[in-house]
Amino acid sequence: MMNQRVSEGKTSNWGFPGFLIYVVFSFSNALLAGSTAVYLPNDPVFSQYAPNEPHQQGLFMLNMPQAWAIERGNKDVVIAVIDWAFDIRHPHPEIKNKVWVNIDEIPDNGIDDDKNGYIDDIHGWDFAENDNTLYGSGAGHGNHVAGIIAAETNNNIGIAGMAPNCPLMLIKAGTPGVVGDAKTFALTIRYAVDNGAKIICKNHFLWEKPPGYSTPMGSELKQACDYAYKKGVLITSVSGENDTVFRSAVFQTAYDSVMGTGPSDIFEGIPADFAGGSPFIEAIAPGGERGTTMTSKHNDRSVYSCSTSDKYLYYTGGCMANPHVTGLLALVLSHYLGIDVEKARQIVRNTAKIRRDTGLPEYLWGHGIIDPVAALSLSSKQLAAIPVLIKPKATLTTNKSGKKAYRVRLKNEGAFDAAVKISISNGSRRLATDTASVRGFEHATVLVPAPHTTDNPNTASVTIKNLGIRRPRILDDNVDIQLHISNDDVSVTEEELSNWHIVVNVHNNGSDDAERVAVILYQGEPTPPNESKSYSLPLDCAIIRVPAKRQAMAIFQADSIPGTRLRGDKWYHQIYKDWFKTHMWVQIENLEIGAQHIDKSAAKARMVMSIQNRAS
Ligand SMILES: [Ca+2]
Ligand SMILES: [Ca+2]
Ligand SMILES: [Ca+2]
Ligand SMILES: [Ca+2]
Repeated sequence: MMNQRVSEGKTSNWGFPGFLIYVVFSFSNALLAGSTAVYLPNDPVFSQYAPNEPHQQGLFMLNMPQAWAIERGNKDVVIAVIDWAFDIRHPHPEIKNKVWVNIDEIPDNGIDDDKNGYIDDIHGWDFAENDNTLYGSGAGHGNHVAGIIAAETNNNIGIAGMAPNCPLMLIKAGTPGVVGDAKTFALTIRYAVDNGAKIICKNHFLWEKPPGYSTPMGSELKQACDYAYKKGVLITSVSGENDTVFRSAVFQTAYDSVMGTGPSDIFEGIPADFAGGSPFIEAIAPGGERGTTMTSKHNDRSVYSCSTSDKYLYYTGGCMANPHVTGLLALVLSHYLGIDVEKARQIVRNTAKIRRDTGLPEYLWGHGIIDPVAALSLSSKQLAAIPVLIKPKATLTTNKSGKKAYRVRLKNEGAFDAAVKISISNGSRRLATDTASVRGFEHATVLVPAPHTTDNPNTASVTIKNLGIRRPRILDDNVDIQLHISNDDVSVTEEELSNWHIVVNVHNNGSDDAERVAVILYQGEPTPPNESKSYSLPLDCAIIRVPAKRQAMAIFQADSIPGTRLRGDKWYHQIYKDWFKTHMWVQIENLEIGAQHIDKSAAKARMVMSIQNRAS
């Protein structure tokens, strides 16, 4: 209870001398009150506060002392960290005892004893240099991420970690400034899965930056993410860290098999000022800063964690937020024995909260800031796989298109997103049926089309059939989705001088609906054939549904695309018409898990457009 005041009290008076007293006072009261157990580790950075000293405010904001009293992790829940590099040469005291050990491998004998394809991989593997040494440029970043997840806790040294008892499998994937390819990252993911990791913390920065990068939507990477999910392993990754909305979101967090996360500040749990946001963020966690910019000096508004050797430092970023979520997932998996990673993910996102109305858009929040205490305090009823829905009632209404519909309000009292079938009847007469989904713990209002509008809705009864947990759709291998676009399907329409749209028609000739198709606009050709001069840059992305044997449109407002702002001037229009023709490419990608990757030739088209005036 008192702990809550720590997270609520910071807005009025946040002077550090006062903070010292306040925290000590708060926890003393919490302990005395006995109403809420807390676990206060002895790590000095965590437990001792002083003006201008480093601290782990983000963990207090998350009420981790209460969460740790409930769960500190299970050593069977192995967490893989895929990062630039790690420093375990001069073992960091916070990490050296936390590193996963491949017990089937005999060290330094030059033999691949466990026959997993990697010789002497005792603590993980270096996929950048193809050896078993994990040190390299960027090791401070890797150690920082690893420390946030599971620094050795209650060892009287330094910091505390989110999931103190969980081991860390360290996988080196690259070098700062060198953009890795999708194939390498696919291998890192497969290594983590095949060697026993349950959760993979994989930040996307390594391939974020064009030019000259291999497409992140490439089939190998996506297949590896889906492989992990099907094997019961969840990947967490930051989505839209500090970039235009959607631009970095189209990367792996757009896959259903990957949990997308975003950064918050460390004081209030509201979206960080550098957050770009994306529709794929499921929850946010401390990444640092609010009221300053990403480019400012890393300071005590940032996240404090391990560096190389036995050092520590502050970093700010989505890469710091994501490992907090990874750590919580590990605690949830440890606490509720027998649940799968999808349930753990639903628990984490459905217990996340929007703490106060900031006016900030939902794409910065996802479901909100993670709430470890709530995530670890669910009752068996709330954990029931079949959600409980309160008695629904139907009222007749007119929907936006002027058609009659039954309005049905549902509440999901379970922790998991539910898929339900709604049936509305009058006596033995069935009036309407529909399916819907309701997020865990939330209300939903569903409009069911009403073909028989003469019936009095007050006498109608509503029954709800649970269809189970709404999961990412896992498709059969023989699913028939055939997507394609061609040059003729891409056009620019002009409503008025300053309002242009780029319209892409996507066809599905298959027999199954494509539920989520990413239509990505590029500047330049996607994945150019290693020409140093040419490069591609993803500009915008739309996610659409394309039913079987039908087509669907993705519409982009040209004015919103960076660098192509139109100015209501014919001269500009002529320039941009030509610019679009010569520079714009479109690629489509089916985001469904298990779906076949789209053949490149069928999935991209150059912008050869006709200008249509929609207004006329
Ligand atoms: Ca081996
Ligand atoms: Ca060996
Ligand atoms: Ca190496
Ligand atoms: Ca420590």
